[in-house]
Amino acid sequence: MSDITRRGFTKLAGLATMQPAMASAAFMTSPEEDAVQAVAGDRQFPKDFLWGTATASYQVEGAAKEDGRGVSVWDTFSHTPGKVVNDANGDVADDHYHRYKQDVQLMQALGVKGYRFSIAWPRVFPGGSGAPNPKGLDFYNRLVDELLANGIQPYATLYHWDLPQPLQDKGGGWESRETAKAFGDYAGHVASGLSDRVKDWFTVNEFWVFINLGYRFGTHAPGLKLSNARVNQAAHNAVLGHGLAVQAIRARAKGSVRVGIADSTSIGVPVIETPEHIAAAQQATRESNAQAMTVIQEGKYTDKFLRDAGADAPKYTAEELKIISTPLDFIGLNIYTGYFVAADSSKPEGYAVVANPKSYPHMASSWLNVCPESLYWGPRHVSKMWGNKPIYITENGCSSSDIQEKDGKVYDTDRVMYLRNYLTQLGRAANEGVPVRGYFLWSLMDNFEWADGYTNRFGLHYVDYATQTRTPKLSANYYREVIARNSVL
Ligand code: GBH
Repeated sequence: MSDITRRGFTKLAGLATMQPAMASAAFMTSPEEDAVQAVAGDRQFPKDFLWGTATASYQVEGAAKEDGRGVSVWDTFSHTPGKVVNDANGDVADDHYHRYKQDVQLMQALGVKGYRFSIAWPRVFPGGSGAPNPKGLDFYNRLVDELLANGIQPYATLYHWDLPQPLQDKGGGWESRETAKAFGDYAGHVASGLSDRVKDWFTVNEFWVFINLGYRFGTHAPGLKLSNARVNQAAHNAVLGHGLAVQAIRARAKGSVRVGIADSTSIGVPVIETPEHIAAAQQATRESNAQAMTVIQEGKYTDKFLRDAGADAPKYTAEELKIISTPLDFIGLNIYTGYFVAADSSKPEGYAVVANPKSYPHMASSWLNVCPESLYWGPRHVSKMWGNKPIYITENGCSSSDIQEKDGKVYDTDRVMYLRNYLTQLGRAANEGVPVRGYFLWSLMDNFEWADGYTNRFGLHYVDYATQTRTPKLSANYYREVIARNSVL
């Protein structure tokens, strides 16, 4: 070890005794801070980078029967025995509906400048379409005002999976084009009510997930196991709904707004970072998102998708493809993990997915393989393929087997490890000029984790569900430092 390095280490070791969140001028000139600056220098994020956090209506709100809220497919599904771990449901969840002011204070303490939340369609249209519930938007009006009063920008998602049950009963939910139309109408109605203050909109959260888990595998609401052809048609109707919503939001907004999407675009990561594997990973990313991000960006299904689907391909018109590909103002990517890809000239598509060995590390959720590079390659592939639009990471985070220790604290060192590595890769993209503009950490607090119920915790704040107490975890302190310094550390 050289002298310089050894001196650097000594300084860094001294940091452990320092208080968090010190940013005074005096502090900035201390030798300890010099050490941090030296380390952080190349991990600095662009100025104006938007640090945020995210939740979704059914996962946090509770108040399932209040103020005229209708029933969603997730109420029905979670109240069906055997569907959710421990038969849990979102009737109360984090009681965010009543505790939103306190939750905005948690955001304030973190220092986030953006909050991504979702609007519960059945609160606004209990029947899915038809007459709006006059009390439906009241909660979101209160929430938005509270956010703005605290200097936090609202980023609203219109569909995070809580489809009004009547639309499921009538036409089979997304199996019907009527649902796509109803979604457009609902989106326009909400935009006209909130867009004087909400300027940033996401239409749909994660097509692949609610279509495949809901309609193919039956593990999410509405719990169906349909044929390939019917699933493909539902997926098509969902992207059509997205396009109709983009147009409706713009048509009915008060003043200028920005509209995008929050998609679980699956990310191919080059198995080794050589030009041929990089090209292969980009191509794999394009093909593996053929039914969502790719058709939205390109206005057509890829040849490979249509060939593979054969007679099971969805039915659609050229006019629908135009609606689906209505240009967006920004792209939101929910990225948790990635899959490895290698160039393979023996395959017609020119690439092969490399399966991971059993020993590949994952976080508390078994699906959540540790793949920090996905936060570099995701934005980079997207901007390379589809132009230099602003990109937001609309979700990233992880589950941990958090427990509250005797001192009341939660030491989620694994989440800190995860965030440090992922943010380093995101910073790499930003510093290379990939237009990443912001990052929403999933999630502000532990919440109803869909089919896993309350057994998997993704929050920066630990929630004691018996008392509704929120406790900042070690990762909350970590994220606060990242935000304060605008740098990974
Ligand atoms: C996000 O989806 C959701 O938007 C958010 O609501 C959720 O809380 C968060 O992730 C954490 O899960 O168990 O094998 O069936 C992320 C993508 C895809 C992750 C489906 C879970 C289930 C895999 N999700 N996946 S499996």
